[in-house]
Amino acid sequence: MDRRKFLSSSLLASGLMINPNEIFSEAYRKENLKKFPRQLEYNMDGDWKEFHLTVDIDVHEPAYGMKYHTLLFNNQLPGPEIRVNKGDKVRVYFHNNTILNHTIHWHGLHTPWRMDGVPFVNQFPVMPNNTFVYEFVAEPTGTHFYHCHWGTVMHMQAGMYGSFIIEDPDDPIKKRFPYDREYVMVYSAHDVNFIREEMNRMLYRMKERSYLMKNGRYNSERWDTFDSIEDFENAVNKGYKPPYLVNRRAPADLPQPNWFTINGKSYPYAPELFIKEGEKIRVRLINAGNVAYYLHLHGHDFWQVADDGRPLPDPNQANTIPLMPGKTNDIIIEGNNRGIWTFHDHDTRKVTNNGVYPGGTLTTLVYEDLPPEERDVVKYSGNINLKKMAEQGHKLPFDGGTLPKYPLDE
Ligand SMILES: [Cu+2]
Repeated sequence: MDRRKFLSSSLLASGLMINPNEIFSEAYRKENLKKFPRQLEYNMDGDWKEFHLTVDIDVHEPAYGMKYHTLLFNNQLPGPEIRVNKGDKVRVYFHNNTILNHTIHWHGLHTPWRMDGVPFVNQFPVMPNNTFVYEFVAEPTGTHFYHCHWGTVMHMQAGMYGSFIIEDPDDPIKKRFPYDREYVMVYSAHDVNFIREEMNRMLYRMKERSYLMKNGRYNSERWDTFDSIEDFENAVNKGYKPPYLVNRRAPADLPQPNWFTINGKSYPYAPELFIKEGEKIRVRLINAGNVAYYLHLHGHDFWQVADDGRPLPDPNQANTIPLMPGKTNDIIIEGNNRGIWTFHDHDTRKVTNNGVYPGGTLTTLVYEDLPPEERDVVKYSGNINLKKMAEQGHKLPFDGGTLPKYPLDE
């Protein structure tokens, strides 16, 4: 295999397509499908659907060459998708393989309160090498998610989140907008420097606590937990230092995200939406991060059909939708204006990778059946100079006269 062939095949394997025509290839679409959450398999125990989630520390790569250590559910970012039917009995075994504490909160679900996953509000944290069993009935229907609720400022942006979809056999959205396929896009924002520093700090604290527990020297002050406000105030008077005095964090020290992702990937690796002319697609948008997105689709007015999983009785049309932290919104896109269209955050800070544009949550809606002749940028372009160059037989800067798909300049 010559060097050029080797390069193109290894790029294919990594998912980066330099040649603009590759975006229309079967291989590209196959690679793109892998960028959507994988459904978690379950076993039946009586009428319970049993799932297993683990948490480990592993390396993640939002864009080629950018690697960092983070927390991962089942070694995936986002965590695997749990998809069940309305009313299903769900049992999730959560195994903690790290030496940090964690919990799982089922965001948007109506679980019994003991299953809500908030440490010291309704459960003890799931400690290192421990397993917690969550049990609930799946309700309400729609697009939801799950995330860690321990050290949330860090753990949630680190990677401890995943989609949770509850299907309705009588879905009014499906009835009104019979769609052909659907996509799940989980947005998040990550300050990878903060994640690294915080993870080191927490590992240190956990080690100290484990040591004290083993030696019977554990006490509530070490856990920063108290039975009452009075106990807490007495401890402070006797010299106990609450975390906000030990570890002062000014707003500038709070996470300043420098990586913005869809399903854990940043442009040019973010998943793309494929559509065909005349087709309808459903896109489930989930914001599992700590910044707001204002998602804007070019060339179309999509339908807003669900808010926090709830079908809207009167769907409205828009081309820009705010996706606030903690929210989910479902949209239906109708394939009625063929082409390659940008779908991006209009707060342009979030279409950057480590401060460099283009990056982040920049992606496209691609008509996969776009006729090859329409991909010709010269013939249909208003660029007079390029047309003249082509007519005079000059070699054009783009392969085959089609647009370069991935410009990485500023
Ligand atoms: Cu966690």
